[in-house]
Amino acid sequence: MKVPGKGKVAVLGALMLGAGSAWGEVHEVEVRNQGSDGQRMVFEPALVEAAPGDTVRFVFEDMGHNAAAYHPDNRGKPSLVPEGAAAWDSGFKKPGDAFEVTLDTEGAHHYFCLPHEGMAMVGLIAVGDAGQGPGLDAVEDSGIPDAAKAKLRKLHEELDG
Ligand SMILES: [Cu+2]
Repeated sequence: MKVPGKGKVAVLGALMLGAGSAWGEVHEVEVRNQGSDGQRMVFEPALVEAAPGDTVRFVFEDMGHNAAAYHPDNRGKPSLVPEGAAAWDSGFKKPGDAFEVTLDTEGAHHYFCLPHEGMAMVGLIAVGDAGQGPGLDAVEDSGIPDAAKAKLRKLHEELDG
């Protein structure tokens, strides 16, 4: 007996696998000179909880910021992203511009704004099980500015709480 449409189903399945990342959820993060709580130089929200294959969309509201993964390929920064995660960097954007990054690697992805890292302009994207690391110990042991450490400590507490 002929099975109608079997080939089509297989092709559709392959397309769905290939397009998986494009079909994930999109989490928006605003990049601002001032946050809603009055804090200067912020990613808002600074903590995003995502699933593997989800996209984070950075929307630049003000001038003079970027968003970049804590990865050795980004200006020799310490590695504060999961093993095998890519070194993404938005570059500096104009107000109204956006940058999207899709994260497939499970774990804690920490990122920073180059000019304002020392002002605690950092963020955390927890993809799936953030316990996959790198954890707060890696942040504390890294050479990043104290203000950035303090902010990331707060975000880990928020994540665990
Ligand atoms: Cu900035």
